[in-house]
Amino acid sequence: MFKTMTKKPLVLATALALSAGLAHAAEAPKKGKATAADAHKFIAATEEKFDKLGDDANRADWVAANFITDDTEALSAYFGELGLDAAGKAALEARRFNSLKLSEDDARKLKLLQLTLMLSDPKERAAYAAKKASLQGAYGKAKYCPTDGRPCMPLGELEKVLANSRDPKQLLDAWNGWHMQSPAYKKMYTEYVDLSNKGAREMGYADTGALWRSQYDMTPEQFSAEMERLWQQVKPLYDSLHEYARYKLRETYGPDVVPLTGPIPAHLFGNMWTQTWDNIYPVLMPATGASKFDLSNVLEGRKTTAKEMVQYGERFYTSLGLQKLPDTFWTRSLLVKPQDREVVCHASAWQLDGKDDVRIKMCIRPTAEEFTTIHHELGHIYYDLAYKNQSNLFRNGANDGFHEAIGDTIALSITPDYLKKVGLMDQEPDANADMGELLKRALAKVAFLPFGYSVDKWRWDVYSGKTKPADYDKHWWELREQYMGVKRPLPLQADGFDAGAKYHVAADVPYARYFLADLLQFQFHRALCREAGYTGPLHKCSIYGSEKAGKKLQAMLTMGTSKPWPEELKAISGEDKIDGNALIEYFAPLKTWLDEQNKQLAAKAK
Ligand code: X8Z
Ligand code: ZN
Repeated sequence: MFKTMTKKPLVLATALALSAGLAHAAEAPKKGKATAADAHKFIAATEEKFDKLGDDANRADWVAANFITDDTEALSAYFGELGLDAAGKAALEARRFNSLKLSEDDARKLKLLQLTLMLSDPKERAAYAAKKASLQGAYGKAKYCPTDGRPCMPLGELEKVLANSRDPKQLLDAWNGWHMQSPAYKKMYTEYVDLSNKGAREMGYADTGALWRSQYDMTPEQFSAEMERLWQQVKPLYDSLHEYARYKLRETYGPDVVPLTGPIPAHLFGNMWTQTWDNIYPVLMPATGASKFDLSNVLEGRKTTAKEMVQYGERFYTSLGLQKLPDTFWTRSLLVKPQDREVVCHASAWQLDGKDDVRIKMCIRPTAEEFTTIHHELGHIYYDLAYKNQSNLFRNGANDGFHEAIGDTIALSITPDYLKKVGLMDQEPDANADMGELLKRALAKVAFLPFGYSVDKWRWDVYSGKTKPADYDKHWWELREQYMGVKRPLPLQADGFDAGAKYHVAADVPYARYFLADLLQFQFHRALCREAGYTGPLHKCSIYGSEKAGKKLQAMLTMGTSKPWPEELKAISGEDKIDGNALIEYFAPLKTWLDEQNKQLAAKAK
C-alpha cells in the first residue's frame, strides 16, 4: 500500500490494501478459465503498479500537509483520485480469482486488495478526492480569532490553555473557540460521507463503516461484538477513575461546576477532546506521598530541542538492538512548527517509498505529552522499516491497532527508573510515590478507553445513515455522556459539528485502532517484560536496553500484515485474542487504591 499514514491513509485509512495503478496492470486473461498462476501474475503486476503510484501520491500528500495551499491540495486530490481509481479497478479485477485455490500468501493478498472503496464515476471519484484533501486542509488551517482584540490562536495554543489553566472561564473560552471552527466544513463532510458510502456500496459493503470493520480477519458484526466485549472488560476500572476525578474536580472547581452525579463538563480535564487527563495530574494527584517531578518542567527548563527529544526516542529503540534512523529521517522530517506557512500539525509518521525514506511530521513542544508522542511516532517508523522487505500488500501492521500500539508499548517503559538512567530525572522518587506514578499513567491510558471506543461508534452510525447530519452533535454528545460520563459545557449549537473538531473525523482516519492499541500495548509490554527476564510489578518494568525483548519485537514487526493478526499476536505474546487483562493487571494496585479513596471522598462529599 501507500504510506504508513498514521493519520491519513490514502483511500481508506486502515487500508490494508489501498493503492494504485491498475489501469493497465491486470494481466488476468480476459477469456477462458483463470488459473492460480494467472492470479499470481496479476497480484505481482498490481503490487508493482501500486509501488510506483504510491510513491507519487505519498510525495503529493507530504507536500500538501507541509505547505497547505490551494495548489498542494489540488495535487494531493489529483494523486488521491488516481490511487482510488487504481485501487477500485484492482479490486474488481481481483474478484475473478476469488473461487480459485491459491497459495496462502496470494489468497491473503487477494482479500486485502478487495478492502477498498470503488467509485466508478470519474466525477464522483474526483469529488471524493477533492473533499478529502480539502477537509484535511480546513482542519489544519483552522484558528480561533476572538472578537475582543486578542490575536488569533491555532489549535496548539488553545491546547496549551486547556492543559495549564485552572480558570474555568479561560478553559471554556479555549474549548469553545476551537469547537466553533468545525461547522465551517460540516457540509463538505456530509457530502464526503455520501460519496464514501457510494464507493463502499459499489464494492458490496453495506456502508463505509462496515468496510472499516471488515479489516480485522473477522466479519464486521464479530468486530463490533469484540469491541463491546473489550469495553465491558475494562469499564469497571474506568468507572473508578471517573468517580475519583469527579471528587477532585469538585474540590477544585466547586459544586456549581462539578455535580455529584451525572456527566461532568468536558472542558475541565486538561484536553480539548477529554480523551486523556494526564495534564490535570496536579489536580488529581494523591494528597500525600506523590512526587512533584514533572518531565515537562525539566524539558522546558533545559531548553531541550525538538531534535534532542527525538534523539532520546531513537536511543530507546537502538538500546533494544534496532537500527539507527536513516540520515534522511533527520533532514526530511518536520519537527518544529514553521512560522511562515500553514501545516497540518497533528503528529504523523510516513514511509514515502516503502523503504528507507521514513519521516515524522510534528510541531514538537517541550512537554511530557509530546515526549510520549515522539515514541509513538517512532513506533510507526520502526514498524515501517522492519517490514520494508515485504511486498507492497504486506507492508502494513498486523492490523491497524498493532501499528498504533508499538510506540506506545515502548513509551510504557518510560519509567522513573528509565528517566534517571538517561539523565532526565535526578533522583528516583521513593516507593511512596508509586501510586502517583500509576495514577498519572491511568489518566492517559484508562481515561482514553471510552473515547477510543466511542469515536467510531459515532462514525459507524453516521456512515450507516442511522445518524443524520441534523443529529450529528446530539448523537456525539449522547455517546460522550453514555461512555465517558462527560457533557458539553455549553448548550448544543445549531448545526454544530463537534465531532469535526477532532482531527481523525475531519481527516477521515478510522479510530477503533486506538482503542485496540490501548489494550494491545499492555499485552505487548507484559510479553516483552517477561522476555527481558523481568518479574516485578508490570508498571515498574522498563525494557530499555534489553536486546532480547527487542529481538522478539522485531520478529513480529518484520512480518508486516503477511499473516492474520491472531497469529502474529501469538508469536509475540502467546495469546491469540486481544484482551483487557494485561491492562487490568498493570493497574490492579491503582484500582484498589481508587476504590478506597472513593469511599472516603464519598463520605466527605455528603
Ligand atoms: O493520532 C494519534 C497519533 C498519531 S497516529 C498522534 N493518536 C490519537 C489521537 O491523537 O487522537 C495517538 C493516540 C490517539
Ligand atoms: Zn499513530
